[in-house]
Amino acid sequence: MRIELVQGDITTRAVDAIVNAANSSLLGGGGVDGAIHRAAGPELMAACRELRRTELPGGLPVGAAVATPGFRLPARWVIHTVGPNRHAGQTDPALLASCFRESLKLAGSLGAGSVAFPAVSAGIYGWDADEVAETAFDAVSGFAASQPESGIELVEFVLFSQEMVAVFREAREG
Ligand code: AR6
Repeated sequence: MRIELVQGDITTRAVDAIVNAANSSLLGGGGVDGAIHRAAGPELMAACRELRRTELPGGLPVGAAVATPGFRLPARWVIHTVGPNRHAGQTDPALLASCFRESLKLAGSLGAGSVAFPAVSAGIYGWDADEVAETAFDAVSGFAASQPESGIELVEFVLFSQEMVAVFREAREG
């Protein structure tokens, strides 16, 4: 599995699945969540409402993942995950690692060969960028080692700023 760092807007990535840093309601928000909903079109909100009506009446738990189509996005799928919110006292890195792992598991089960992640929890949810980067690399490398047959060949971290790319590069180099 290749892991690449990309600076830019995740909504433009032509990968099989992009991951959304959502909240438990799945009903939209700011940050990357808002950008993904704008780019995917109103069908995405309708799909999220349907998930809430059917399999997730209580919302999506922190650290879990669920998929919808990508609708107007270049990506075929959106995998929604909920990062821990540091401002709400959710400081356990295992919850953040779970977001990456569960998203990859789901991507593999959908047959996705390429997956793009944003820096989950590093924005509105208040985690330090370097902790997010380290957790992300550990979780993705751990998944690759434990699931060599997942079919996922490419994982991109798509980061909004050059500063965030530098933080991830440093985490990769250890
Ligand atoms: N492409 C790539 N990265 C982006 C983009 C984009 N288009 N837009 C923002 N980022 P955040 P969180 C970066 O706040 O911390 C929402 O309201 C951003 O610069 O989007 O997990 C949800 O509904 C930052 O580095 O997600 C939740 O309520 C990273 O993506 C809450 O925010 C994550 O920032 C989730 O907060």
